[in-house]
Amino acid sequence: MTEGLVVKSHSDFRYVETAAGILTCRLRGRLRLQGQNVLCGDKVLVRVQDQGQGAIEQVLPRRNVLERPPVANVDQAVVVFTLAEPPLNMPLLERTLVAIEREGLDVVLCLNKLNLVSPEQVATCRQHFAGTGYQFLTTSALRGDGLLELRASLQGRLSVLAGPSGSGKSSLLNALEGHGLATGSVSARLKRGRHTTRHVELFPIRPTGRVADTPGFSRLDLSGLPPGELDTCFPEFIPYLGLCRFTGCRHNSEPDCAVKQAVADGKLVAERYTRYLELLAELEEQEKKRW
Ligand SMILES: Nc1nc2c(ncn2[C@@H]2O[C@H](COP(=O)(O)OP(=O)(O)O)[C@@H](O)[C@H]2O)c(=O)[nH]1
Ligand SMILES: [Mg+2]
Ligand SMILES: [Zn+2]
Repeated sequence: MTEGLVVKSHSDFRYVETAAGILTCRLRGRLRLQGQNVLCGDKVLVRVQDQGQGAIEQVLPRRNVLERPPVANVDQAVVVFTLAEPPLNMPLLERTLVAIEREGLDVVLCLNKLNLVSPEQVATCRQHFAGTGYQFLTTSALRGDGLLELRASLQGRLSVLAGPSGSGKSSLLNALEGHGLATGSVSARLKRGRHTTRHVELFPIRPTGRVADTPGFSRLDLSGLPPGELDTCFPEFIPYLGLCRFTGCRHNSEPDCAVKQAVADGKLVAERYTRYLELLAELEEQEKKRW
């Protein structure tokens, strides 16, 4: 038996990278009966058979599982966004960040299409996220800026890409590795047909990085996230949590709130706090409906 990593999944087939090369494994028998799906990113034990074939005997314990794309053991999400073409939708971007925090993944911000914006615009955006501790990359897939830093950020980890359609996710992967992914306008892509999630693949980013080919976090409703846990999805709030007068403080109308005080003192970015309040109101509304 040998250990391997599932790097591609296509209907009933799983392609497992092992010391003996990539083995083609068909899902069958025991795993099927246990109702266990085998996902890209899974570490598995494989019985090696003839002619590059193998049989998956066991899926090793997972650290996490994403629903969409269906990938296991993801380390980080690289959020590719732009200030122009398309213009920045900050509420959507921050909703994406909360969804990623909720999954417990690391966040890398990647501001692409650097060739379309001024240094001042970039600096303002960087400042907005300065307190979060998120790595902030600036790239241009077209001009080649920042590709070394992006490659470095992907090493030794399994990443998913997130961010709006047209921000340049496929272009960046192509610029790094020439994967030949389809790029272009949304309408052009719809004509070519939708990407099917029955097929998922992990692309190698040399020397040791891997990226899921299917962008993640396309479903961004935060339903089921308890309103009281939203504050932990804003990493710059974390030093202040537990310092409020009331335990369970939602940092809204409560008196003696450490988060509100930090905003008033200019230690937290006011626009981030405002977004927190918007999302809190939405989650509290959903919570009410459930009762
Ligand atoms: N001006 C400019 N255009 C870019 C850059 N990167 C990608 N694009 C273009 O943006 C469009 C959408 O890119 P694509 O990679 O398909 O975006 P995706 O939907 O996020 O995968 C394409 O026409 C790309 O050529 C860049 O750095 N600068
Ligand atoms: Mg794409
Ligand atoms: Zn508070």
